Amino acid sequence: MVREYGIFLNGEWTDSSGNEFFDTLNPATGEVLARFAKGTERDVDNAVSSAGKGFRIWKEVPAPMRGEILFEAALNIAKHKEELSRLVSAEMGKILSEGRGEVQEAIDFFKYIAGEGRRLFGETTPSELPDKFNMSIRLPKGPVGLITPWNFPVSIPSWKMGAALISGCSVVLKPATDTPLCAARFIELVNDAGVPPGVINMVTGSGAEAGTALIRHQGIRAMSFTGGVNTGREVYTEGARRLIQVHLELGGKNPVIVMDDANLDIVLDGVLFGAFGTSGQRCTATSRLILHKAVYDELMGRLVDRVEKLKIGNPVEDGVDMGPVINVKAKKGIMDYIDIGKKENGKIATGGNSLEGGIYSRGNYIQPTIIETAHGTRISTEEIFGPVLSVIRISSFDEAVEVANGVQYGLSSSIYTRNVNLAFRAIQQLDAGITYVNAPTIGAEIHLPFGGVKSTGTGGREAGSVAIEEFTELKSVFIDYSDMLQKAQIDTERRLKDKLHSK
Ligand code: UN1
Repeated sequence: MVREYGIFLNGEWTDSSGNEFFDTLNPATGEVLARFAKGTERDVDNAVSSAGKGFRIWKEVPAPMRGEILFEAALNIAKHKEELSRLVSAEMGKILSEGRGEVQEAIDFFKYIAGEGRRLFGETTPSELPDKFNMSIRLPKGPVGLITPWNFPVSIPSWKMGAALISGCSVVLKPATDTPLCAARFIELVNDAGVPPGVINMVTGSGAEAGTALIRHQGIRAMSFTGGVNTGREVYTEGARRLIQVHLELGGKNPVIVMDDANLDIVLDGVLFGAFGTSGQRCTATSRLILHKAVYDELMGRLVDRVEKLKIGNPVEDGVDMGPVINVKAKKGIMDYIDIGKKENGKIATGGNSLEGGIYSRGNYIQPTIIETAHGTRISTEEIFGPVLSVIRISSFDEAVEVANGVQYGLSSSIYTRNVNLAFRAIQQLDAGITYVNAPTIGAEIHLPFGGVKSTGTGGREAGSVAIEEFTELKSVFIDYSDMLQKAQIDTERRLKDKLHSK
């Protein structure tokens, strides 16, 4: 018998108002890990009302004290790191070292953002009038809605929740239906650190029902969403109707540019990790290799060789380099893209097939695939979210940048070169929220802003100190201690004269 989960509100698991459940599966084995409630509109309403109560308590807790609790939460997650990492691997399918990396990212972010409780900076600025004091302060937005994806089922909730909680907001989390168990364990660990009841709430279920009800709920004061571009557009539209701020972190088609002077040994390691780490299921995954013609044949030969040695299998087993993809539908979508690539005259350099039978018979496995194509094809411009790397040959730096920028997305990007001038030019010219030099497109550290340009997102950045901007409102404060009515703009000149001639 697997455990059945309801809705998390008022600090505990409660029954859903509906009677329907869904299973969460291990994508490597098909094993059922747990059952979760298909949250209803009523469940969302209950969770938001719990968040309303939680907010009234939490916003009164001094921010440094909120920070103490978040730091305690970081320690609690660290204490359970191995358990949670194994759960990430089992439910999401990334290999265990990456599962551990993801949980570490959540620990790092909670520790970092806990310190923000002693900053939450506003500004002080001089007044144009004498005996008057001006400043801005930050206030929490209120209860906020968080919708998170399955590919980072712990760390992405941690970015959103950590920033919201330190800001003084309460949250209703709607995690992806593929990975609710990771989210459930994560919120339990945070909650156990001493967060008051009602501050953290979670409703599982479909985006169409639970997600939509959350965005539409009048009690929700801001929305933060990470996921696909089509759903992002829906979330934005719903948010626009309610005039609330919506933060979106959507797709990517992240390029690695390899110039003719690059150190090919590190390119190989970097591209393998960037393209096939997490089975290519990262928003930041390297999905385009923009390769200078002078090193094209040598690098392709060595790359194919290395890819063919990758061990694909159950991600919790030692020695496995790449696990499955998340579900049957994703597998089909990725295979369809490989077909599209072939029809567009792409040449499969390696891979191109799903893996069936034997150890693969109960999971969703695809060979790591490299396809040589031309810029502008669908396979080289649309997000695939799987272990598929498109390779495009270029002859110059300018051409490389043009190709790199010639897609609708702009999350991560990278250049391998030993020429410092080109590296700096790439930093200036690549349309992306993140640029790496001599490193792959994945592996951002949590203390710098994370997010992208163009269709990748809107509403600012996650992570880093700016993460709080999503969840706080600025209030400007003017304090007049002159004991008279002073009118800005109108009295300013007269008051200046008074001051200058008063002595
Ligand atoms: C994502 O793919 O949605 O930079 C997040 C990275 C990770 C986070 C990725 N730290 O690859």
